[in-house]
Amino acid sequence: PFLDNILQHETFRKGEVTVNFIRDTKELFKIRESRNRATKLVNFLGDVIVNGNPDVKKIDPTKTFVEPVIPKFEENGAFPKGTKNLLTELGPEQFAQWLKNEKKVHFTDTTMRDAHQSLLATRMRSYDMLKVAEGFAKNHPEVFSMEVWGGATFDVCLRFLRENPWERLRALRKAMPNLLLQMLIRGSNGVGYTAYPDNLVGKFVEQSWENGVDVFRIFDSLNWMESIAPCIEHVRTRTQGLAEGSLCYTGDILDPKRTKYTLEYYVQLAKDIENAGAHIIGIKDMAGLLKPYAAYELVSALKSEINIPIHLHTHDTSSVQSATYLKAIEAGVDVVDVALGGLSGLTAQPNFNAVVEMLKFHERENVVDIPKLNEYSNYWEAVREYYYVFESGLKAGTGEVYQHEIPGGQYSNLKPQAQGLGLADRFHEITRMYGEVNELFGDIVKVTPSSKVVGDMAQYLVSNNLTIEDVKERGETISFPQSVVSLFKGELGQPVGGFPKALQKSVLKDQKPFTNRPNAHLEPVDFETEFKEFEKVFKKGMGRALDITDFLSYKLYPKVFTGAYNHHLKYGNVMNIPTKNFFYGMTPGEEIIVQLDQGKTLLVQLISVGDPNEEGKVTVFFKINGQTRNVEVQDAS
Ligand code: 3PY
Ligand code: ZN
Repeated sequence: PFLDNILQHETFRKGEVTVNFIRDTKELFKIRESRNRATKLVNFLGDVIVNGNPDVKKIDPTKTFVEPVIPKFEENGAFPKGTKNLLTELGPEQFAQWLKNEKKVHFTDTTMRDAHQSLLATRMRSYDMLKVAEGFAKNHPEVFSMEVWGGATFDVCLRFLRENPWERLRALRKAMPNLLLQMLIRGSNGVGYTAYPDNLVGKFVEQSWENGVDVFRIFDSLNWMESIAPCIEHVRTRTQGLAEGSLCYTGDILDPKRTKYTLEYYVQLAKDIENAGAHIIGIKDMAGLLKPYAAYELVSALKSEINIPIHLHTHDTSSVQSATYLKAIEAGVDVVDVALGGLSGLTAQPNFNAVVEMLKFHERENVVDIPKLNEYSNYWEAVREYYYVFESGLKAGTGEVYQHEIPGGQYSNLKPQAQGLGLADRFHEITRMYGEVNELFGDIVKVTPSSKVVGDMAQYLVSNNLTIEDVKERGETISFPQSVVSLFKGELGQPVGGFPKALQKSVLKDQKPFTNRPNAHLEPVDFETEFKEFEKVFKKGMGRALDITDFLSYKLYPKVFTGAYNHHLKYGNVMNIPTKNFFYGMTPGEEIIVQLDQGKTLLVQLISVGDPNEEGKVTVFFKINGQTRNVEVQDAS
């Protein structure tokens, strides 16, 4: 093929070749590059065919799939004007005013972030999102925002899906230029599980905006203003986006016996967030504990006490959260979070399609093309099947959530974690223990990362057959999980009302806790010097120059980034492989189309899979664009 390239090149055919023709004519090498890519692709597919995807633990051999139907849209038509256009026109302050003055209720669609984070262990691939992103933006320009980034998706993209999260963001931005794109950011913890230096979080916010994020939902896992406020400031100073400062809702404001997280507490926190410069207040009900009448009280109070719009987020773990939305809408909430039907309900958000129906003919109705919306729901219903191995198994809503208070996103992860520890049959013991650990810790706000600490502790106690009494009586003899030590040391900030002193002493033993911001103990990042070192280590690159976003991924998740980088060197970019084949390989005779980076497509057919030879190597035969190609794969079984 390389020779063909030379022979067919115009300069060569015209006989104008000079001595440096080959060196200077870059196109000649293109074919080699794409041959290389094709080789990496079949290496990946061969590996999954022979050994399975390492992320998939157990396959159902009888499982069949139906092809998801992509709803029709105007491929050549312009994008109708949406909220992103309005933000560009008005700027963040005036945009917030506009939102506040809207009579109709608005919707954030969480399908591409929280819904799959909470139902499918965050495994949704960009491939399935990008198939419908443009069409959705064209068919549904009335949507307030698309939550597509942040939270756990950043980590999971790199760690398990081997995708570049920034590439996902840029691709979605391009596909939905008219709608606001939204992300979830954990204050000083960024999209990680611990505090990062302030200038690193600042740079991360700036680059998130540069690459496509408009709405930053900012929270802190202990509702600590000292983590929320600096992040609001980053958004205000480094972007033209919207800072949605959020309060995490826990407890029950209607229960007179629960005196820690009261209505007054939340109103004060909302005022603090507004004073810190937020454009919108988010109510982040991560576990779905905000009951309908409590929502009415809370939203009414906030409406009268603060001047910025209110955005409500919940999880439908109990199955009554559409009622919460109804009461919140009656009380004047400005935006609610919903997920498309096929990926809604239970630990995810309430059903978008059904909530729209609920409000039909209501004075705050937001008119949405329901038949079209239903087509998207059907699309996701079919796509969801590809992810069946990541389903949590929760089949019905559970009222127990009011006792254990486990966030939706964590609930769907806790089961596989329990299975991993050999505690599958003691799952309900773990959820009960989770509630008890929360009491022991002094009733803290539980959301990533503080929720992970409570989960770690609950699993630790159950797996070691320890009780809360044991901890209270002989805590100084127990060696606590590392995340528990870190929490009590103050590495995630300070909880409302402080730590229970006696327990803190048993956990920390001789270590001294700090009471100021954990960031105060962290060195700022020297971007210039460190980026140069980074470039040296990862010098093989990714078929392109490394940039600041790669560096940020590395700084947030050094090991995970390194793993993704090595995967990329071996297998190339796997983002465009169809999901079914990414997780489950191919069957003989099956033919798929894979788009390579630069817009080139490959037609890949699996011809046959040989038997292992004496060294355990299996030969897998493919046809790529009609040409036979085989790869040898080491059988790991
Ligand atoms: C996250 O931090 O990822 C969450 O979704 C918390 O609810
Ligand atoms: Zn959530």
